[in-house]
Amino acid sequence: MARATKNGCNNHGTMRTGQSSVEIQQSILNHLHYTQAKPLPFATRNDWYMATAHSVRDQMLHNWLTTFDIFMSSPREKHKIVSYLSSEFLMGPHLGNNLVNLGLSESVRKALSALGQDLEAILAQEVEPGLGNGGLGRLAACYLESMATLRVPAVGFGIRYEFGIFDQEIHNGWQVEKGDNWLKNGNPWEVRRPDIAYEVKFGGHTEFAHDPEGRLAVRWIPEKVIKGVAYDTPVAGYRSGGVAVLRLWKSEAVASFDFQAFNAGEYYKAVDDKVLSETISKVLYPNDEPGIGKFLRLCQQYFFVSCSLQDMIWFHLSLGRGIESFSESFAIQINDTHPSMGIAELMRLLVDEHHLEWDEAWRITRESFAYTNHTLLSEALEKWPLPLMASVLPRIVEIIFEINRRFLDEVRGLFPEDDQRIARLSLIDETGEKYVRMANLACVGSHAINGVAALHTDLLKKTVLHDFYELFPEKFHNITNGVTPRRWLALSNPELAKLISSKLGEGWLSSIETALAWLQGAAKNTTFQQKWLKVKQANKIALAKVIRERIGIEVDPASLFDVQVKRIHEYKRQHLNVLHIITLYNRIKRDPTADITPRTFIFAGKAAPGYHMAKLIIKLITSVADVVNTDPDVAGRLKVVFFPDFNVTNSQLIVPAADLSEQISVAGKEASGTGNMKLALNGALTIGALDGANIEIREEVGKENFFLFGLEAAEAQSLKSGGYNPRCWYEGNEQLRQAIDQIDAGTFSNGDRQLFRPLVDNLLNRDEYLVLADYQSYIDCQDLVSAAYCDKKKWAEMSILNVAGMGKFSSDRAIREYGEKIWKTTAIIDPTKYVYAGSK
Ligand code: BZD
Repeated sequence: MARATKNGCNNHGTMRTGQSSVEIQQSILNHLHYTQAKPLPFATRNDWYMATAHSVRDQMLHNWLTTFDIFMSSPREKHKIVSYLSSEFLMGPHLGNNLVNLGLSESVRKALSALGQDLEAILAQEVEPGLGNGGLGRLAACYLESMATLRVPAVGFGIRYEFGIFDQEIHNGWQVEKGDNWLKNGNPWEVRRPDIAYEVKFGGHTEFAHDPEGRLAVRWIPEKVIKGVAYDTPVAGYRSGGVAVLRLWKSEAVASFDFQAFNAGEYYKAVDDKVLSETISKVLYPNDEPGIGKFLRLCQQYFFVSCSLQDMIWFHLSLGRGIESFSESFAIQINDTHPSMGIAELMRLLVDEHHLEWDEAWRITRESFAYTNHTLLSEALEKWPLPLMASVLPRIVEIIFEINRRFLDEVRGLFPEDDQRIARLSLIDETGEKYVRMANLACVGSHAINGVAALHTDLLKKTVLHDFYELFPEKFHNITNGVTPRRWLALSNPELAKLISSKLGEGWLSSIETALAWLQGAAKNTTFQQKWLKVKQANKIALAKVIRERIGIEVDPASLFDVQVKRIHEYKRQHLNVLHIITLYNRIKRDPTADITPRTFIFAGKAAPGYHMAKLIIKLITSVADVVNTDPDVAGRLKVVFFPDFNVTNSQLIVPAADLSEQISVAGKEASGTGNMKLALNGALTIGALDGANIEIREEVGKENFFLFGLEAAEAQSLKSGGYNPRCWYEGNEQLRQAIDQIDAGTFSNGDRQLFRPLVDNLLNRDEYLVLADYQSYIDCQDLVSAAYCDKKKWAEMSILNVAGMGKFSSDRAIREYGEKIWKTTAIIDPTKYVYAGSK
């Protein structure tokens, strides 16, 4: 392989991270030969992709091992690693991002072209690893990339699901789920590490026993033991030489075949055992599924935190440190409560296996863990049925009980007579069937708790985590989410990135937090505005082409692209958007000559397979599309598109083409949102309620550059507590009544009055998310949007100012804040050791 020199240094004694296009060409050919084992004439597109990916990976592994060497030789006090524990990592396709971050796009393009291959076609070959549902998993991916960029030593620990989030197809307007076999063509980015494997216990019982030193200790006699094997994927930082690692665990049988069982004639039992073991990492669970207590998901959670913690302890001890200083080696961030069993597992490892006293183990555990909350929906707070947990993880439940006993003793000391408070704070919900409350475990076992936007943190303190806030106010922090500008601008919108570079010079992608604001100076510049609009137009034309090819709908790139892309959920209110479309449609029907700003409504997003209302909302969107798109009175002025299979790849196509970003969740329900950030970063203007990070986006981009509508969180709350009656709002608003009546009467369902009945009933009788109350304010605001869009110059100015205001929402800023407020980490790699070679 082409490599700098044996010791990884070039002739100047500096580290080398770039390769010339000739070297890359050679490397690709080598991989085609030695890795893919393909003679040139038989090489498929996938072979070329694999060979290219392997060539790029070589460079990343080189940087990674170098990072590791420097880490090991740096002063000990700097030996702190961030362990980001997350049941989901929604990484998106790797190749394009790695090329951007390593500065190799042009040399690889040239190398491939010399080999008769086209980089775009090779990029399109990659099947993205869909190992996440949405915002939470994608946030974990942005944070890994930023940690690599900022050279914070970091490992993302998770599960190597064999099947990620389902692929979505639309059949007759309905969502149909298809299995996501993302590994079918091989995965060139991961390194399997059979030597890094840990055993995890399930089931059985516990007993007291003497350990080898004669101490009395609890022993967990499991019913079953499963092995987790590490698969590592390097994550390149942006032009920094830094590399983070994503370590995902695959479950396997401890012995691949039980020969004893085989010999005893129990061949099938042996096979069954293997199948069961491998089932744990088989499939990602969709969120928003009704019903709790899925046995396999519980196993998944424990499986991956146990492997991860065993791995951390192994590494810590192998640095020659004592177990009591574990929290100096690792800052463990748990991404929502899914990994919160790690708190009890670390206690188990420290007490049962490393023989520490409880108090010492508890100090270490609390110092190590920090918890990020991602939801304000109280029904979404995770809890596990106690009997289920006790049967699957008997020792973990004992430890949770002991944590709870000690914790509640303290609480009783502080609030002696307050039984209700004690019941609310307890890790065990005893109001009916017994449950283990994972958020309570996370709050008690962590030294820091954070929300993901200012409003969210504020509401956490006031509502869902109020009792914990009263108890531990010093633990609470806000860290507003961020997204990486490398994937969400440089990679997905290269022409806009180029235009920004023409103003700001190179290097702004490393210091976006301050650099973007300089665009303000160009916002009124007519030439710049024209170039800005031209880039947007080109992105819209590109998206229109894909929409035509994939969905068969012709859309007008000159129309306003109005985009709502995110999971389908009632609180996100895609149906409010639909009510606006119907309202515009009715205006046209009343007066076909009405002055309507042409719009293309683009929806995308998956609904949880068991969430019927969300699936019905998809059917409503596609049904309205069928009517509106073909009505001759509309004459193409309105088009409605449901773009199937929303994932990172499709998002990178849609986001750069958006004019308007729909962030219309009811105030007080969206924790933060990150799509709002990606869209604004690409020059879309936001129509939004004062929810999640929308509030901060509006502050940063300027109130005059943001379309605000709807109730505030406190107003929404008091409307509901005052006895909200949606029917009054329906009866008092003629346009709204007409729209809802049409849905009910079958106008969009070929006269079928049953189809949307559950949706209409829900809106008229419950309307938990205040769609009807916010309707008029939303329509009025949309009219302002339509008017504003007609003034292209003004629109361009507003769009530029939006991008200029987005510096705060870089994940680099968020990671710096985590480092300062929570992890107390510093970057460890000496940047002078690296020379960025870039593309040649
Ligand atoms: O997390 C989302 C929130 O809804 C967003 O407001 C926020 O911006 C992002 C990132 O902080 N939450 C999720 O995406 N949650 C899940 O995907 C999820 C997954 C499994 C189980 C429960 C929820």
